[in-house]
Amino acid sequence: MNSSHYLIDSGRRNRRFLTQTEQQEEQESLSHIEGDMLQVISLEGKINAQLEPKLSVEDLKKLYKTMVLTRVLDTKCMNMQRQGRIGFYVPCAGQEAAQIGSAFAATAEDWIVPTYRDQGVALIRGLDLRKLIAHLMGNSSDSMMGKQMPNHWGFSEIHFMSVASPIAAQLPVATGIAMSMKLKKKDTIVLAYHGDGATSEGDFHAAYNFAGVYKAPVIFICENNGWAISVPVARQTAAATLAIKAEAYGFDGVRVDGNDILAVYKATKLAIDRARSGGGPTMIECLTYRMGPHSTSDDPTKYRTKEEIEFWKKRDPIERFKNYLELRGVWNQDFENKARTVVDEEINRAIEEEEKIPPPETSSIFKDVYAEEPASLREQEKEELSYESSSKE
Ligand SMILES: Cc1ncc(C[n+]2csc(CCOP(=O)(O)OP(=O)(O)O)c2C)c(N)n1
Ligand SMILES: [Mg+2]
Repeated sequence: MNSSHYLIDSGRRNRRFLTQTEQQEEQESLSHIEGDMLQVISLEGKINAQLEPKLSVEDLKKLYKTMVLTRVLDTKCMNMQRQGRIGFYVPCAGQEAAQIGSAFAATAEDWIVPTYRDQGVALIRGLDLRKLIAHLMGNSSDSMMGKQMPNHWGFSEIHFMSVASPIAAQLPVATGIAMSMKLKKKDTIVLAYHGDGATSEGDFHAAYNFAGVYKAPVIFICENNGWAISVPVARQTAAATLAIKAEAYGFDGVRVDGNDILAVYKATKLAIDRARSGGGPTMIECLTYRMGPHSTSDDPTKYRTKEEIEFWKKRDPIERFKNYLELRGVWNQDFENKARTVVDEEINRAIEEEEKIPPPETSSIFKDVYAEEPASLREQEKEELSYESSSKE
């Protein structure tokens, strides 16, 4: 299989999400759905009016601005790493629609269990930019106090769990949170993010199995970006799609054009409504693409072709949404210029402010590790403090 074209692989059409009326309407507009993906905006820019979510102009603008903010921030962070101003970075360019469209369907009370690549999710939930940058710098404003790997953030103020590095390790946790919400009869749900590579991990299967058996209110957002570092999806699985894996656990898996923000939003909203009303989990496979390297320590030219990059450049999620907004009379060049100016200023100001913040005190390495500090650690802390004061003399 040519990995750059997996987007249009044949598979089963996922229509079970639609109401009966929508199913009938959809039958009349099949030409708008490419392959077996849910699509609202076709590659040619045609709109599927039956599936189009009814969002306000204000919401549409917010989605677009957040996509731009995420992309511009991403480029700046890559540059800052190359300039030695931050140590390491995991970029998300290309995946903005999958991240922002899905997270926008959740409420502030719902919980997000993210991966290291989900900056867009945090930003659409209103994260203060400075918190994100502080973390990348590992300064004393970082909620992790420089103790975590970069991109392994956590922001309780936006209900955004801290990131686990072992692939798929977050998924049983996500199912567990959702099970507890159900037991406590809460009205909240969990959005759990993972990549294509994660579907080969044991934790993926354990999490999906428990979610299915206990009808946990969890929605798995699989960002199928075609690659797990240098391993293409074709080498990850012999299954026709990743979405069909959900069926083995007794719940629906839906394939969505992950570069079509409105399709991602629509699918996630339906899944959330279902989970909230006791209908259990759903997996949403978002077909998208990682436009940049896996991380600042990776060189994708070693394993990807120029043709593949070009193929996906033409499917840039920001361009796709911009074309839609223009058709709807929401976008024009003036709006674009203003949005970019605001975004640039916001990011530059946040970086400038965070670069003034000093690194954490050495003694902070002893904090927030145990609920009750064990004697051995107290001993080490005392030793470190006396070393610090003697070296100052
Ligand atoms: C259990 C485990 N194995 C290997 C790794 C090394 N590793 C880090 S990221 C990654 C790729 C994951 O790919 P995918 O799930 O598709 O997510 P993506 O990076 O594409 O967003 C791997 C193999 C790891 N972190 N954990
Ligand atoms: Mg991947």
